[in-house]
Amino acid sequence: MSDTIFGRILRGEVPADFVHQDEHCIVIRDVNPQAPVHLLVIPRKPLVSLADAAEDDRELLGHLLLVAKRVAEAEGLADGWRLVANVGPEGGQEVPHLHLHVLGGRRMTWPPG
Ligand code: DGP
Repeated sequence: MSDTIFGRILRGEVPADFVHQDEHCIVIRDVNPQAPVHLLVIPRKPLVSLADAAEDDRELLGHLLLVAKRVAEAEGLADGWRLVANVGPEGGQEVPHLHLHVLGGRRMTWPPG
């Protein structure tokens, strides 16, 4: 498993505020929230980013999207929410373990920074 902060959270070495766990992924609250609801959907498989995903990951990626939808619903984001996957340095990715941001609870703007 990757030796990133998310790898350490997945191994139980670092605490986090969990909102969902299953055999393929976890969902935690972001430590530095950018919206009233800011969740991170993190696969147990240590892919670096979406750029690291392959055909074999099709089912896992679909699962992550459906979990994102489920936790957004559970958080009461009925009026909408945003899904973000930062990829690589130019994409603003800081933690090199694939994760999806679920953001909501305020009106999002476009374009993002
Ligand atoms: P990104 O820039 O896409 O790699 O986003 C990484 C996110 O991870 C960022 O929004 C802050 C969050 N984060 C970093 N360290 C921790 C941590 O120790 N715990 C939690 N819950 N979130 C973290």
